[in-house]
Amino acid sequence: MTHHDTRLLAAAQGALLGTLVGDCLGGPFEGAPATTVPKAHQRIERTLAQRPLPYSDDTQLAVALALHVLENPDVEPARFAEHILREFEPHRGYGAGMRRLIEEWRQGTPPTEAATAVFPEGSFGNGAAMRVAPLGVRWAGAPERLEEAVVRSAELTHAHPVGRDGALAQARAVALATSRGRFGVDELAVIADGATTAEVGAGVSDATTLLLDWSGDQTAAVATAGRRLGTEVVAHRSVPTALWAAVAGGSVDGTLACALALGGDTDTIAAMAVAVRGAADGADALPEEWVAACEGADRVREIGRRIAEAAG
Ligand code: R7I
Ligand code: MG
Repeated sequence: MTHHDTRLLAAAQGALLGTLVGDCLGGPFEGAPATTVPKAHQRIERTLAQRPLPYSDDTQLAVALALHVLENPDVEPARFAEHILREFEPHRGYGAGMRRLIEEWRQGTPPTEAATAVFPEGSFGNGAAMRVAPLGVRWAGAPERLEEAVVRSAELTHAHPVGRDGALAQARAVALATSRGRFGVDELAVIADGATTAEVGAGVSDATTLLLDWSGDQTAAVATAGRRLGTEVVAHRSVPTALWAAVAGGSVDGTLACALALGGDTDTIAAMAVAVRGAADGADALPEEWVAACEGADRVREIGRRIAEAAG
């Protein structure tokens, strides 16, 4: 394998297993109040003892998107809906809007029409962003194709400009982490510049400001970030937060601890943050004990390999 191929494989498996690990380890604390970073590390240890850790809709949808992208690299919304239905299991903790949308598809509403059947302008939940890592890797070397594919993937379920823009920001983060092998404030600046909505653009800019103004300890920084950037299930109040955690954490370990300490939508913020950190640092940076504790790790690792092969 060339150096390029090795790097791509590490980034692809890092991004996909990062999604899985963040989802599985963050899941037990969804809705929890904010806490300190040392307590978050203790939570991680306690959670690992409860293995095997089930994944949720975050991973299920990332797998559905990855399998779709392997067949349709530029994303075909109606076919992507079929992939989602094939993977769908109702007990995975899907968002309320997503559950109703899937019901619409099942009753025969064409997927392209159903997108605005639940929320009139489409959903601005973080669902299109949390699943987008496979696209970020697949099109890491082609920003324009990435943007087109992400928009098509998002409009199926998150047609609202903010839902779409959150997915774009997260996808660009994974793409930059993959192609540059790093993720820091320089990459955040690129993402803030590329935002197409004021909500997501302001969130990512605020995340950058918080990182540049950093003073005091990590726990204080986490508390401030949670308040300012948000920890809710809506895209503009969780994607910037996850990108902040991916930088503030400094490592896979630190990023997961920051994401859990933030509280709120911990599984999804952790899934997004660790996907970015995993793409930058590579799959080997994910503690093997964490990966082995997660349901479906072998399947996700293999799907990561196939995405890397397709991207190479
Ligand atoms: O975005 P989505 O897939 O949810 C993802 C989250 C993650 O945390 C998962 O772990 C899972 O727990 O859910 O699902 P949606 O239902 O599309 O959006 C999530 C929520 O955002 C909705 O249930 C609404 O509460 C809110 N929301 C909106 N509220 C009002 N108007 C999203 N869009 C709108 C809107 O247009
Ligand atoms: Mg969640």
